[in-house]
Amino acid sequence: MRIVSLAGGIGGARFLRGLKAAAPDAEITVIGNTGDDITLFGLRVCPDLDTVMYTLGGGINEEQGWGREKETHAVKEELAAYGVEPQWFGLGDRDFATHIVRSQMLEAGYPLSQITEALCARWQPGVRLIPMSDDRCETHVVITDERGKRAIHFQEWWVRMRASVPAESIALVGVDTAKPAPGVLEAIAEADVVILPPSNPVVSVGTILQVPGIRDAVAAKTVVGVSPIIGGAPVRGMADATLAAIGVETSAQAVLELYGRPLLDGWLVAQEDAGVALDGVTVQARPLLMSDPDATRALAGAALDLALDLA
Ligand code: GDP
Ligand code: FO1
Ligand code: CA
Ligand code: CA
Repeated sequence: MRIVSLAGGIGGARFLRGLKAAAPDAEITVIGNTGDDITLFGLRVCPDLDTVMYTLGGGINEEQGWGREKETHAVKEELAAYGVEPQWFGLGDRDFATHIVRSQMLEAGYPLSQITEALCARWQPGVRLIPMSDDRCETHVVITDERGKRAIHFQEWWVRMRASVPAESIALVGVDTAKPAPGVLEAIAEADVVILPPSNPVVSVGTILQVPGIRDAVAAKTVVGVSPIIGGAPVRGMADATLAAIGVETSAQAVLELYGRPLLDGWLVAQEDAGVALDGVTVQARPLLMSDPDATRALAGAALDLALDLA
């Protein structure tokens, strides 16, 4: 069986761990969000790709959900001692090595997809991880604060400001001319089903779907999504702030309508959101909290079972 999944960082990675457990013999291709990527200190950082790679490869900081386990921060402290900015983004020493390898290979002319494959040769995530595009496209956020109206990098809004200033709009800079990375459209075309994990519907799944060609390729398949919203609130993080930026309510119903038809065939919601409905989409209520490995596997299994039923 071939499964394709479009994943952001923490929610996506945890769900994928469950999907691997639920379907140990499946060939899983993960199309990763690169809209969060940022260049810091001359190094290219790909938070969502790394979160998936470390989580599935056994190197993630489990409590935090991103970054490496057993991490130290000597380089960060030394950079701060030089007064080098930004100091609001926490790169650990072990994590730095990943960004050094990636940046060196980019400088040598390798595309991000080949670099990701090379990094995964070490981590053995047990899935094929492909960035959505080899072309640089970055999420920027328009805000108005004491410095006036301006666009800032998504990470500055998310990490430095903790999304405390409302996003007036969110733009994926460079997407118009971006192409899906090699293998992306092929993997989707060959998939039996496509699963959308409970990733951020705006800046993770929504970003991947904006790459020209990906949405149409996905919509042509049987697609089941898992709601990242339970009872009117994100399970974790600040997804409500990204939904507000595009004028969408924070509810399982509104995210269902945002993805809509013809993209979705099935939608999993929490028990308290039973009643959510959209013409042409099969909605099922299931326990949606990825609280432990068993619950996560059961959730991923439910999404897969529904997709196979509808395929
Ligand atoms: P990020 O890139 O690190 O922000 O991670 P993702 O985009 O992959 O996922 C973030 C989303 O995962 C958030 O909107 C959360 O609401 C959602 N999420 C986190 N944990 C859970 C969970 O246990 N269950 C469900 N249904 N959603 C979750
Ligand atoms: N998230 C934070 O909230 N603070 C950080 O300092 C931070 C550093 C960081 C470094 C590497 C990495 O791969 C991820 C990192 N994240 C950090 C998480 C990440 O930036 C965000 O959660 C996602 O990009 C938002 O989806
Ligand atoms: Ca992300
Ligand atoms: Ca379809």
